[in-house]
Amino acid sequence: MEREDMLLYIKKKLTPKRYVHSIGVEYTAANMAFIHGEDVQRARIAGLLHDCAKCIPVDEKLKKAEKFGLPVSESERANPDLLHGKLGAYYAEMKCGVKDEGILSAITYHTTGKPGMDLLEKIIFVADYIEPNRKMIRDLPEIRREAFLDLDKCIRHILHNTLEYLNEKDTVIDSLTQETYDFYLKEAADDQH
Ligand code: DGI
Ligand code: FE
Ligand code: FE
Repeated sequence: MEREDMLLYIKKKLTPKRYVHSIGVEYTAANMAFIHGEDVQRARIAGLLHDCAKCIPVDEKLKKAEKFGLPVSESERANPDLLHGKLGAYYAEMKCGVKDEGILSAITYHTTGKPGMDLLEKIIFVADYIEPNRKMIRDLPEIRREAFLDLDKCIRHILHNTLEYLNEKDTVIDSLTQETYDFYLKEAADDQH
C-alpha cells in the first residue's frame, strides 16, 4: 500500500486526535532515522501504522486477538488495550500489505518495548512518546533531547517514568515493560565496566 492509502486507512480507523498523533510519530521517527542511521521509509511506515488498532473498543480487542489466533498473555487479558500493538501489526500486514518483519515487530512492541530491541523498534518506542502532539509529561523536553543524543539513555528514562506512573496508578504492569527496563539498566551498568 502507498502512503496515501495508509493515510486513508488509518483516518477511517482512528479518532482525529489519534490520527494527528500517528502522523506526529511518522515524522518524529523519520527524523530519528536520519540521526541514527535507520531506513527512513521503514521508520515512516511503522510510525504511521503503529496505533492503527488503538481505537477498537477494549472488549473487541480481546475478541479479535483470539479470533486471529494471536497469543494473549495474562496482563493483556486483564488490560486488553495492551493488545493494540500486536493487533496493529496484524492489520498492518493483512490490510496494508506490510511484509517487513522488522516494521511489524516495531509495531508489536511499541507500548512495552522488549529486551534487546533493534534500531527500528527503539525508534518507534521513543517516537511514540516524544512526538510533538503529545501532551506535556514529566521530563519531556529532556527526553526529547536524549532521543537524538543518547537513544539508550532515552529508553531508560522513558521506562523509568512509565513504570513510576503505572505504579502510582496501581494498574497491571506487563512483565515485558519491567523486563525491558531491567535489560536496559543492566546493559548500561555492564557498559560501565
Ligand atoms: O498508544 P499510545 O497512547 O500512543 O502509547 P502507548 O502504546 O505507549 O500506550 C500508552 C499507555 O500504555 C500509557 O497509558 C502507559 C501504558 N503502558 C505502558 N506499559 C504498560 C502500560 N499499561 C499497563 N497497564 N501496563 C504496562 O506494562
Ligand atoms: Fe500505542
Ligand atoms: Fe502511539
